[in-house]
Amino acid sequence: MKKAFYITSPIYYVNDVPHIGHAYTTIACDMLARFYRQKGQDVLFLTGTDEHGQKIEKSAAAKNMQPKDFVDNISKSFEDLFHKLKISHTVFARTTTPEHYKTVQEMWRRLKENDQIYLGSYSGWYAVRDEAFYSEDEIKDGKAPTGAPVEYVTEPSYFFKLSEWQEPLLNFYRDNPDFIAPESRRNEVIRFVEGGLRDLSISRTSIKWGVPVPDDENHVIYVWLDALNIYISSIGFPHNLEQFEKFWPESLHIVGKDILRFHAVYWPAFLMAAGLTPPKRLFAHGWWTKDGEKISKSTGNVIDPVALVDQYGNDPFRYFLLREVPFGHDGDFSNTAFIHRLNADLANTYGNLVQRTLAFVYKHNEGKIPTPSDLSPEDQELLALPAQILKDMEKLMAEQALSRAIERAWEGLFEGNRYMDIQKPWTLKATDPSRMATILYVLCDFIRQMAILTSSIVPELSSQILSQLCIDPNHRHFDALSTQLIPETPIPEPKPLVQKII
Ligand code: ME8
Repeated sequence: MKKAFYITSPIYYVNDVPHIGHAYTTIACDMLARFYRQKGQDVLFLTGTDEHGQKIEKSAAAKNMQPKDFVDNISKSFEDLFHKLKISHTVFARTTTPEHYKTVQEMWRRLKENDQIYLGSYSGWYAVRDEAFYSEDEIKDGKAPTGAPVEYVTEPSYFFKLSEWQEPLLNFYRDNPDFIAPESRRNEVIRFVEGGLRDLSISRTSIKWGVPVPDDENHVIYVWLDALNIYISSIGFPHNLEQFEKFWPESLHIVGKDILRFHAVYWPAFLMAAGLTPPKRLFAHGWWTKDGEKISKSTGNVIDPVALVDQYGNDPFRYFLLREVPFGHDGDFSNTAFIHRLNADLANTYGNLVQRTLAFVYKHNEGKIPTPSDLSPEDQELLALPAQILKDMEKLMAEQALSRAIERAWEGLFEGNRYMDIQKPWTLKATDPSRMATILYVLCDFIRQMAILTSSIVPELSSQILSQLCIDPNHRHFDALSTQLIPETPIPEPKPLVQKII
């Protein structure tokens, strides 16, 4: 049986249209999903939308719309964006489906049965923007630590006995040192939990837009207890346990650092309290700013992913986001950095290697893959390089070190260019055509292997390169690295693949 891999992005709030931050996390997940598919694993990739809660109820009211019509509209704009970005998700999950309601209510029942819920009354601060409760000592200058405005709420509420989970959570983090990454985030979570946990309000009576509490329709379930359950409702809990049991132990949640606490503290506590196991791993990435400033509608500092993709294409957009910033660190988007990165890596390094090789082969080898003769040690070394790079990439991908995995692939492309500069096939046409053919064959086969390795990074470009080399779509997975190009295969006239941005 194929090994399972379950990757999730957050499900995004539909209070507003998507921006570059949403594109970023989903693209990172997409790179991981494509990589493990190429490795031959059975990949389930979830993204989607989070559609309940006060923030959305308010946004719908401001537009004079029924919440359901409002969320249908905006959820569609997320789905359209991911379609445009050619995201390879297998599930686009929404919290407003009957299936999801059933899972959330089942979780509630389990928590109740296990004596984890009691009825009380909540008096305290709530930030609608974060959909989060904050304690008095967290409020500074009348704002949440995130800068979100807060309001004072007093209402009847059910509580989850989170305070009882401090020790079990700390034990869980200790026994599963890889559960939270990067390390600095793990330490942050441990410090927070060591500081003590208060019981958590998990229902609201002042809003209506949510999943009703079973047997008490005056309450709707707190949006985070609702939303987090999407990760299990979408893979079959409790209605398809076979699928759930296959994928859940192999789960990886990718989230932004803003929602770490919900995923690293509340979520494993809810799951353990309901008798389920926490996810396998959680990675919290950093935050994008634009020209050094927070991305925010109010300052007009938003980056529209659609406009960037329309102007530069999917691969350049994706490549920049994935490569520019070490995954886990904060990053800054500037047009200068964007253009510089694309020209250097995609046009000069990758495009150039492919273009000069294929154009030369087409012109000087009658448009056919050359036939090699004896391979020199340098030839053999170059042909063996992609398999070594793959090994390194596998290790880096297992740690979600996405930009380092890309860097490693690009080291291979530099080697390809270096080999060509040293071997100078263009000087051999008259003097040693057989050696020239060997060098060109080596380059073509190296490029084939490298395009397989870069397929999860720049899928369109890699696929175009492989098509120029007439590689069957079924021979583009990692096992195919060890196959070889067939000499004398005719290739189409090469077209320039990467445009330099001027
Ligand atoms: O929090 N830089 O949804 P959300 C990097 N519905 N990533 C960013 C970003 C930025 N400037 N802005 C947004 C929610 N993101 C909940 C999640 S999951 C069960 C429920 C990305 O629409 C990043 O992944 O506010 C962040 O965690 C997420 O969008 C927040 O999306």
